[in-house]
Amino acid sequence: MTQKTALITGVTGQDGAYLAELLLDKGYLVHGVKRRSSSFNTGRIDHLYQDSHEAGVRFFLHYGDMTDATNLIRLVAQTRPDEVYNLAAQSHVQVSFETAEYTANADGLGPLRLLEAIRLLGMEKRTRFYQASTSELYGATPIVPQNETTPFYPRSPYGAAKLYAYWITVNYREAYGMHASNGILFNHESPIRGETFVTRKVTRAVAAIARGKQERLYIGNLDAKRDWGHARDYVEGMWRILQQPQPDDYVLATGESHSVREMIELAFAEIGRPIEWRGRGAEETGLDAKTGEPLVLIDPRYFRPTEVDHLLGDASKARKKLGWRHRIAFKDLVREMVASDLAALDNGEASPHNASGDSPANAAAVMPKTA
Ligand code: NDP
Ligand code: GDR
Repeated sequence: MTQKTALITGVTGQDGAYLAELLLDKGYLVHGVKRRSSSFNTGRIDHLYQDSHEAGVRFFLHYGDMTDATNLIRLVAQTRPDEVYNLAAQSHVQVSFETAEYTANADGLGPLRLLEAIRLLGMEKRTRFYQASTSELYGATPIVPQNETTPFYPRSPYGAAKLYAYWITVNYREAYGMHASNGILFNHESPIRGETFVTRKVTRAVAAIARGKQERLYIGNLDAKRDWGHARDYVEGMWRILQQPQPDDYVLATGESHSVREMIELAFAEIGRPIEWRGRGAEETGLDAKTGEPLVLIDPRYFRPTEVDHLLGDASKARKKLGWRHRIAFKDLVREMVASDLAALDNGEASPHNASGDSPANAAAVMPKTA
């Protein structure tokens, strides 16, 4: 079998790191696109780094950006990938309300630039394309659960940008016969999840509270429900989507949803501090059930201008056609994340915490509301 070459945008992110690991394990040659940053941003993939002076190197990093068309054309021309996984995006929903135009550029036009690069180079018949689509496309749909035929109703600049990306992927498939597919992935988390997404924010805070480094957690909407899986399972699904003879769109989800409130309860239970809720709305407080100490407080700055209330995915198509299903249960995911954040603190590896449970710099930026 000839060796396959993959190009991954967003390789420094959560999914990029797991996917690079998976493809390297499968024998691929992997090219990853990273952004220039004034500080190190390769922490999630440093363990995959191979010294280019050694023989048999299969993992390469290139500078790039989804807003730079010439850069993307050059990267596709140089690497001539069999498979492109477009994972790069400004992926934070709340941040997209503050950086709406940039989010549209990177998340909406970015995929178009990449598809055009493949086409302009005459590679549309040999290069397969995966677009990281999202359950945020469903947004305010009243239909539960959501599958591939559920109408979209995005509720944020992020969701609207990803809607364009979804349809341009479908269009390039239909117009040019490209093997271009959307994975409509519901939330997936892991110990390397970005620190300002709610699950990781909670598990980092819980670990810091357990070790006496933080007093309480400030949080937004407790009642939002999400279908949370483990990123390791989901990157396997991305790969399976591109191995199909025909391109198509697939939902990947667990089929189980939980509220932010339940997720917080589970995480605190991991450190033996069960939570009891008191009050309502913005006054609601999560108390330590044993001591009455307030551990969880609401900060309305984390409320979103328009919220997505309930996401629950139906992945029966992926189960049937891809033979994919999630393996890691929600409870085990939360347990793994709390354990990992505790270990990071104990080993002195954790980034600093403060009272709000954000990194100090992010909390400063929060004065509006980001995290
Ligand atoms: P992350 O935020 O962890 O990673 C995003 C990646 O994109 C990072 O490598 C980031 O670089 C890179 N990036 C951001 N902007 C640009 C840009 N302008 N040009 C090039 N690279 C850029 O996201 P996830 O790994 O969680 O998600 C991967 C993809 O899947 C995203 O597109 C996301 O929107 C989508 N998705 C995620 C879901 C989830 O639950 N995780 C669910 C459904 C879809 P840097 O490290 O420098 O910031
Ligand atoms: P989401 O993930 O918006 O679903 O997007 P996030 O973890 O940010 O929010 C989930 C829900 O939790 C509520 N929430 C809070 N969220 C954050 N970040 N911080 C808080 O303090 C907080 N309090 C309550 C939110 O309001 C929301 O309802 C993620 C991203 O990975 C997207 O890129 C991806 O497309 C979707 O998942 C599927």
